[in-house]
This record gives sequence, structure tokens and C-alpha cells, in this order.
Amino acid sequence: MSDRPTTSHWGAFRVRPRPDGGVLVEPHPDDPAPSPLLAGVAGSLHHRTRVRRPAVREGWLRGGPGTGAGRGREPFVEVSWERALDLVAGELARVKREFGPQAVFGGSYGWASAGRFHHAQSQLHRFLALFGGYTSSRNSYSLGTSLVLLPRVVGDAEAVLRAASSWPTIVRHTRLIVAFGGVPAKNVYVTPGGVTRHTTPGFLAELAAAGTEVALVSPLRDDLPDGPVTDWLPVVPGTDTALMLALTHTLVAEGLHDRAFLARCTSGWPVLERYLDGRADGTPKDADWAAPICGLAAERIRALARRMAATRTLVTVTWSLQRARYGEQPVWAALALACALGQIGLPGGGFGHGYGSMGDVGDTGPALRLPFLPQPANPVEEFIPCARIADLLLHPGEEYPYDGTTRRYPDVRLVHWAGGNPFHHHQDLGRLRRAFARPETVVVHEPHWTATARHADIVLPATTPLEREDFGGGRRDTHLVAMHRAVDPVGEARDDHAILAALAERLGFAPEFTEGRTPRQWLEHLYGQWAEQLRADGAGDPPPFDRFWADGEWQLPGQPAERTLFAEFRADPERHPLATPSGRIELHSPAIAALGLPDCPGHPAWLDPPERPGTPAARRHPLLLVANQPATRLHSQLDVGAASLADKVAGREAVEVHPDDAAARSVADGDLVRIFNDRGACLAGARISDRLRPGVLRLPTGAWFDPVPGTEPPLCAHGNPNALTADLPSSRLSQGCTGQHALVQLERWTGGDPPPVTVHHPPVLLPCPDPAPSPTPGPGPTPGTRTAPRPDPAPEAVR
Ligand SMILES: Nc1nc2c(c(=O)[nH]1)N[C@H]1C(S)=C(S)[C@@H](COP(=O)(O)OP(=O)(O)OC[C@H]3O[C@@H](n4cnc5c(=O)[nH]c(N)nc54)[C@H](O)[C@@H]3O)O[C@H]1N2
Ligand SMILES: Nc1nc2c(c(=O)[nH]1)N[C@H]1C(S)=C(S)[C@@H](COP(=O)(O)OP(=O)(O)OC[C@H]3O[C@@H](n4cnc5c(=O)[nH]c(N)nc54)[C@H](O)[C@@H]3O)O[C@H]1N2
Ligand SMILES: [Mo]
Repeated sequence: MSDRPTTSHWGAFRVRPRPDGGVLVEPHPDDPAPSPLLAGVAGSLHHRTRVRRPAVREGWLRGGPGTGAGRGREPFVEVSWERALDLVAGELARVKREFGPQAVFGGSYGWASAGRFHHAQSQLHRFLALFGGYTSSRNSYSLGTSLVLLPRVVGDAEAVLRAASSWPTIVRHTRLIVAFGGVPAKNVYVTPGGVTRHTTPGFLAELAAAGTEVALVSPLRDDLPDGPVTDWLPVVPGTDTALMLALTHTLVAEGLHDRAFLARCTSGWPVLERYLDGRADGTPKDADWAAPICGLAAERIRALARRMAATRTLVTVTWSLQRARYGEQPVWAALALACALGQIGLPGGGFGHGYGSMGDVGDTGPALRLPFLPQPANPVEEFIPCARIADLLLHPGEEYPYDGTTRRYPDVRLVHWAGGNPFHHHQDLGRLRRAFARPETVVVHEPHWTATARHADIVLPATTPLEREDFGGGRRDTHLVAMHRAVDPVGEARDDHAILAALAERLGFAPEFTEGRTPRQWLEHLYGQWAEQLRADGAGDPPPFDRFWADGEWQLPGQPAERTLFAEFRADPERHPLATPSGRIELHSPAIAALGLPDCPGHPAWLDPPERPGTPAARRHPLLLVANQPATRLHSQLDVGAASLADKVAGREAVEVHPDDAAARSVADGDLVRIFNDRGACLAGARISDRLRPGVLRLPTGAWFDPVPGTEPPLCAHGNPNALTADLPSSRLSQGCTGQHALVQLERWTGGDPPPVTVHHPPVLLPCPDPAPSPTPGPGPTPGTRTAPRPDPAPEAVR
């Protein structure tokens, strides 16, 4: 059988169906650095955790809407598609009739899968808009803080990300990168929508060959590949702002700052300068002040500032720094530092945000708009910043501030989620469980029995890209990739589009939703419209659809590889002003200052985060947990795949522990440990490493949440860090996600037989000899044979 082209968030690849129904996966032949995540695809596809039939939570099937206390605790009853679709359509209609469409929450945040047509959120949002509207969500967990801050201080957040100085320009011109959060190579394999050629690893190698220095400012040494000349400054997590202010202070104190640039291209510098030198509050933000806060010697800070001023310097900040309390401050302070250096808009100099966070930042691909599913306007205006999901469900009617406005949480009765995993992505999962117990009905489309599916009432089995036809590509992809179907749908899984079309049929708007097209006709239609537009714009001449489909891909027209962020603005700020009130980079924002927010003042400032080592909160929980992105999977996706399983320790997620911290707790490499604070606890397998700052733990996100029954706050048997993180916003300005840090304690597990990891097995599924379709919740299920969840007999993977 021939190889089928496809793409994914971790890259384009080829799939060869095997006679036994499985698949072999080959990287795209032009990909210079295929992602290690590819190793997880084949094993995930037919994994036992696939949802094979529609399923309804036993208590909901018996008691109907409003039985949420049983969510995440009760078994499921498998039902026919007809029955499941009738139940969901009935609930959507009932909730809209009784409470209005804003009572349906369809924010449905999450990455879902690559593919422009079958993209789950796009399908759901289109469906719900046509249904009459829904409460939506805004921004992202990735960048929730910067997406609100950057428009106010540089005019356009997207521009900073899309027009970031390109890697070839950096390799050629930059002599020193001061990389806050590093340039973590593990992350650059991922770009939303897809990537055909992974170029960043190659650029990092070129950087090393060019002898570019990198000052790695990060608690983890692995945030920069071995290679570039490195000075590792293992900062205390959450304290970069103090370090940045001290670097800026040093520049000013030693007369190394660029007064002309500050005067010409920024506004508000005098206000910031008064804060830096202590005139504003009596505390000069000098290196001696910052040293004990960020855990670095004052002389090292001064030396770095001098080095920065002496050469072509790029200041970069990973997105992780803003995924924390007061997350605006490190981004804004880094911008101020780059302004003081005066190199913004010069090739190789200035500021960047997200190098090493995502593969497309600084990439050289063409940034063409790709085909997309048309989205009718949502008639409902209610929305939440996406990381306020638990507050939404727990506090209907309550007011909260957001981006200078006051909003009120609507009263949500039904949650409809497709393509996201809130029991992966949200913080304080014990609190999220309480929040998810509140709505009357929770509907989830999922390929796998994730923790979110287990906390739903009605679970609809969804296909994955290998089971359907689509095309895909990412924001700076070099190709539009045809995604051929490689295998039959697993079990009774259906495409999200087919599920929603069947619901639209029941609700009376199928013609509007499908526009009478089959999925293949949609692909041809969307492609045709897009190709026509490209030709009209003179941007390219794609082949006819059939040709594209047979070829398996179309190479997008290229564009110049060199690019410098803010070059035009720097050259002539009068003619190319930024979209800020002053037209300049705002180092003091009168508009933000006027909001009077204690957690986001009018200029970058050091605000002491509540969970910092050495503070009173750290007495009982002295270790600072860094919950960063996993190297072996995409968030929770592919956790059941080979790459992720091979990385587990003692059958659990691996937590990296410094030798000093391990010794103080009698923990040896490979030991099972318990990590805990007042919000929750999880088990993990200890991996001793001296490549992180003492006092810091690393436990990446994405091990499927596996709360041990009866534990409150929850003990996760598997090692999900969101059992430990706080559900607090970055600030009252942006309401962004703060999942990156949490104070915790760690101890060797001494409790006898540890609770097994059960989440890599399906939940208890009761068979239901399905009665005739009924529009209302039916009677109780016929008692069936219960299959107990099989605990993992032994650690599933040996390191
Ligand atoms: N503590 C902490 N937490 C974090 C972060 C952190 O740094 N620290 N980072 C945050 C960030 S940046 C992000 S982006 C989020 C990510 O959070 P999510 O995007 O929610 O995580 P994923 O695991 O990608 O979830 C996608 C889900 O969609 C399902 N899926 C895949 N394809 C399809 C499909 O075609 N149809 C349907 N119906 N479902 C599909 C997958 O099985 C999976 O369960 O996590 C956030 N959480
Ligand atoms: N393999 C893989 N790649 C991914 C993803 C994935 O799940 N898997 N997810 C993708 C997504 S959705 C996103 S949004 C991006 C996220 O991109 P980022 O948010 O940048 O990624 P993280 O890995 O969470 O964090 C990067 C590094 O920042 C460091 N860091 C944490 N806190 C601090 C701090 O206070 N100060 C300093 N100086 N450093 C700190 C950590 O050591 C961490 O390794 O990654 C993308 N790439
Ligand atoms: Mo993200």
C-alpha cells in the first residue's frame, strides 16, 4: 500500500497503512529535523484509550441534567449514535429555550489536530454560531498576558510574533542573545497547524558555528542546546523582571543607554527612569538590589549589562515568562531593556518574544493565509478570557476586570467542548472539578478517554486526522499538505463535522451548516476559493485541486529570508508610527496607569509574586515547580505514544530534582515521590539532574490527570502538575494563565503500595442494549456487566 501524505502540529509526515490495520510513520523527505513526537503517532492511533462508542455518564442517563456531582466518578453507559445525538440536540434546544444561547459555553479552548477543514474548534464555533450563538473564549493559554499587554505598548501583538526578526538575520548580525527562558529546542518542533521543514534546529547549529554568544537566563540548563557559547545564569523563576530592571539600571548608571533612541522611539522613559533610579519609591533598582531576589551575583549582572551595550544584542523572552503572576512585567521590562540598548529595528538587535517557544517565530516561511472554514458572526457577545473557565462556572453573575473593562460572567448551563483538554490545560484541577460539577450538562467530543472526557456527561467519539481527508499547514509553513485518509475510523468514531452536521439536522439548520457539501466537496471549495484569491493577489498560482490532491502537497511561494522587527518604525517613527496612543513604544502607558491596577501599574515594575522561594508561603512548600511544555508529546496529546511512555520513571511522569534537594529528602534516582501543596498532590518518578537550579523542580505538563478516587484535594497518581498550580490570573489587566510556576514540597513515597495509574485504560463502560431513540434523558440503563478499570500491571515503559 502506498504512503499517504499528512501533516500535524509537530510536522508533515507520511503514513503507510499496514495489513494489520496499524500504520508505519515516515518523516517528510524534505524535513531536515523531524520531530521526536512522530514516534508517538502509531501507538496512539489504536490505543485502548480510544473512545469507541458514544457514551453517557450513568448518573446523567438515569437522572438527567443537573447530576453533575457524579462527574469524573461514575461509569459510562455506551449508547448508539442515534441515542447520543438525540440527547445532545435535546439538551442544546432545551438550554437555549429556557436560558438563552449565552447559557451554552462553546469556548472549547484547545489545540485539537492540524487540518484546515476538520479543525475541531472551527467546526464547533461555526455550528454554535448558526445554532443561535454561545459564550465564547478569547486569547490563549500560550500568550494570554502578552496578547493584552502588547497592543497597548507596541500597538500589535500579532506583528511582534509574525514579523519577528528572522533566524537568518539573527545568525548573520547578532553577536549576543540574552535569552530569558532560553531557546528551548524541545519546543520548536511544534507549530499550530503544521510545519513541513523544521528549520530552527539548523539555525541554532548555525548560530553556534557563527560563534554567537548566548546568555541563557533560565532555571534549566536544557533550555538551550549544547553548542552556542553559553553563559548560564540560573535565575530564580519568576524574578526576571528584577534582573531586567537591574540590567537597565546599570546601563543608565554607567551612561551606556541610548538617549537618542529613547527620545525618538519611545514614550514615558522619564517616568520609568524615576522608578529605576529610586526617585519614585526610594529604592534604586540596581544590581545589588536585584541580586538576592533573582539569585545571581551583582557583579555578574553588571558585567552582562556592559557586554550587552558593547555589541549587537538581541533580548528574547520565551512565552513561559508571561504565563505566571504579573506576567506582563517581564515582557514589558525586556522591551524597556532593549529600548535602553537602542538597537530595536537594527538587524540582529532589539527584542523578540517566543524564539524557542514555537517553531514559526523567526522562521523564514511565507506567512500566506491558508484556506479556512468560514465563520459566521456569533450573535452572542458574551466571552471570557480563556483561562477564567473555572471562575465562569463557579461564579455566574460575578463581575471581573479585563483589559480596562468590567465584565460579568454569564450563567452557563451547558458546556460543549471539542478539541481541547481543560483537565490538562487548566490550573488547580481540584478546583476545576468543583467547577465542572456545576453545569447541567457537559458534552465532549474526544478521540481518547482523557480526563476531560471522563468529566463529561455525553462523550462523542471523534476521529483523528489519519481517519479522514483534509489539508493542512502552519503559519509559516512552506507547503500546503494534502492529508489523505490512512485508516478507517477507530470503533464508531465520527468526524466532528459529521457529528455537528447530524446535530444541525436535528436542530433544523443542517443546510446552513453543511451548505449541502460533502467534506470532499468542502475541501475542493475552500481550496478553489483560496487559489482564486492567491491568483487575484498575484501571490501564487496553485494547481487545480485534483492535481494538488494527487501530488500530496503544493509548495507555497517563497519570500526573502531576512527580516528585522520594527525596522521601518525605527527608520522613520513619524511616517511609520506604532498603533499605540503615542505612536511610540510605551515605556509608561498613561492608559494602563489610569486603570489604577495594583497588579499592573503604568510602567514595568517589580511586583513580588506570592509564590517565590524565600517568602513566607515557601516555609512549608519550599521548592519552586516549573511546569513547562513536555519534550515527548504535545500537551496531553500522544501521552499514550511511545516517546512519552519511554520517558516515564517508575511508571509516572518524571520530575527533575537537583542532587542537593534529592539528598536532603533521601530521594534516589528512579524513586517514586509525592509532590504536594495545599491545593493538591501528585506522584512522580524522580530523575536526579544537576542541570537545574537547586530549589527548582521540573515537572512538564501533559501526563493525563489521574485523580485517586476519594482524594480531596486530589492526589494525581500519574504526575500532572496542574494538580498543584494555582488558578490565579496573571493580573486584572489580562487575566492570563499562570500555570508555569507553583511552590511545592517533595518527599519519597513511603505509603506502601502506591495507587496505580489507571488513566491509560478506558473507564468502566457499561453495555446498553439500546432502546429506541428518546429525545429526553431515558430511564436507567439495563444493569450490565461491569468491567473494572485495569490498573497498569507494571510500569508501562522502562527507561
Ligand atoms: N501548568 C501549566 N499548564 C499549562 C501550560 C503551562 O505552561 N503550565 N501551558 C498551557 C498552554 S500554552 C496550552 S496551549 C494548553 C494546551 O492545552 P490543550 O490544547 O487543551 O491540550 P491538548 O492536549 O493539545 O488537547 C487537545 C485535545 O484535543 C483532542 N483532539 C485532537 N484532535 C481532535 C479532533 O480532531 N477532534 C476532537 N474533538 N478532539 C481532538 C486531543 O485528544 C486532546 O485531548 O495547556 C496550558 N496548560
Ligand atoms: N514538544 C512540545 N513543544 C511545544 C509544546 C508541547 O506541548 N510540546 N507546546 C507548544 C505551545 S502550545 C506553546 S504555547 C509553546 C510554549 O512555549 P514556552 O512557554 O516558551 O515553553 P515552556 O517549555 O513552557 O517554557 C520555556 C522555558 O522557560 C523556562 N522558564 C520557566 N519559568 C521561567 C522564569 O521564571 N524565568 C526564566 N528565565 N525562565 C523560565 C523553563 O525552564 C522552560 O523550559 O511551546 C510549544 N511547543
Ligand atoms: Mo500554548
